[in-house]
Amino acid sequence: MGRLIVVSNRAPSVDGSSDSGGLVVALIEALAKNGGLWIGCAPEQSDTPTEDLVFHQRPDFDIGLFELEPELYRDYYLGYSNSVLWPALHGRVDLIDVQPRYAKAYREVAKRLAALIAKTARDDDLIWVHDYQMIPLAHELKELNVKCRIGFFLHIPLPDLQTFKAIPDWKDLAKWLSDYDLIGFQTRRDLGHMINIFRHTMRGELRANGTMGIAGREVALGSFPISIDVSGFRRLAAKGAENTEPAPLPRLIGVDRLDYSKGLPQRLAGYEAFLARHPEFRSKVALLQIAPPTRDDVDAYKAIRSELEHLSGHINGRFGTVEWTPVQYIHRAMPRNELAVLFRFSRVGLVTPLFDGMNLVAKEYVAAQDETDPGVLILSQFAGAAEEMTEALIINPHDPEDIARAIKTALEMPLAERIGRHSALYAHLDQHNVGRWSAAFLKQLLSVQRLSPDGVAPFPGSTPWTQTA
Ligand code: GDG
Repeated sequence: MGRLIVVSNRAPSVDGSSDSGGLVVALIEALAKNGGLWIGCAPEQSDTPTEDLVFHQRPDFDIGLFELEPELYRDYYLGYSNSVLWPALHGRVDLIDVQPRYAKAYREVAKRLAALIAKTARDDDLIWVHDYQMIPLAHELKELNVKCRIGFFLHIPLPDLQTFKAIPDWKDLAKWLSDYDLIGFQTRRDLGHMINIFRHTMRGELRANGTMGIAGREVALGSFPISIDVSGFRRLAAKGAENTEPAPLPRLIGVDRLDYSKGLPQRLAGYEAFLARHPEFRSKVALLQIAPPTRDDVDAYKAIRSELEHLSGHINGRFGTVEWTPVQYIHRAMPRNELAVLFRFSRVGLVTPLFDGMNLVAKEYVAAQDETDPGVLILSQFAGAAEEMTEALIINPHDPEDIARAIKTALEMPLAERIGRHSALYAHLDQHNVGRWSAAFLKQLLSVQRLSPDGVAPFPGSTPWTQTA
């Protein structure tokens, strides 16, 4: 019976302390079922990396860590992954920092990782690769004659063809993607971009069953919107609220890694426009923005940090009084349970990315609400979540006046309308939680029939591997 092998840049912690994030919760059951393995980078780099994965056993699944030299890790992770692919795939080609050594390190890491995985993978295992740091992995595994079915899920957006072609290695990236058996995207938007990219760059042909014929093989594609543990997050928020005082003023909340894709300056510009247009709300509301640091060593992240500090200081200087601070800005991570309560006690959730694969904060905000007196979600049309969460107030983050109007509408929205919108959003999330997301992806990966060169399917049906609910 085959195992599920999950590969991502970071593995969950060996002691289970980082499990509360959605991905581990989503996969734990599937991993536990058949003796699963999660492979990721070791938290510390090493000048003398081990030649094998370093295995750790948890009660539910095994973890295999791979070590990298500090310089190789920097060039692969901060370099190619986060200074080339992250900006490019988020449509910020102006921020790409092209360095030949970054691309070299990216390929080198995939090659090394493939060699380590090839030592442990068996033909009937399923390999599920996560995210943009790992795109060449299927290609490298196939070079080593690994025969497992290999799926890939892209957590971040895939831009349109023209933007994709701005990446110097776009042809390689398209080829590497086509080496997977199944590619999953957050949205139909991104799926459409992939189909277009394959059509134009690899003469891909869309088949009636939704797969694409590319260079003599068949690649399955699908949109699988990721979610959260909806009822778990709701319980966390409700429990925490029992011992917490509500906010003194109606609060607007934003929670985002401090990243230029999240539209934070645009959010503050919208809030400033709102306060400028509606003096009657001054001293009557407050914006709490939590923006923990991330990828601090990349210049573009230093720039967004000082921009945000400048803007929040500017708004506080312009409108603040001795008694009232319009913007509270926290540049630190908060514990997850505290975050859940802050969401619950906030009248408005502000999620304004310029481009986002999904955006889990939008889903967490809705899950955390008190259904008898829920807050209102303001959501960017460019977040993947906007495809599903149509009862939110959908805005254009580039238009401060649009954000300002939505803030006013949200603050003045009657209870009955708030309840109506929230219950529709919650019902959708509850039915499409993160367990359903992983089950849907794995089900499709299992149904892939990979033909060996002699035309024989080595994996008849989906019998060898048991699927979780
Ligand atoms: C990528 C894609 C896609 C944030 N601040 C704190 C904190 N967080 C948590 C949030 C949420 C998570 O981090 C952020 O998830 P997002 O989905 O909003 O964004 P990315 O980190 O960019 O994630 C995204 C996601 O992958 C999943 O596929 O949705 O589009 O970009 O859970 O609550 N958590 C704690 N303290 C904080 O201060 N504990």
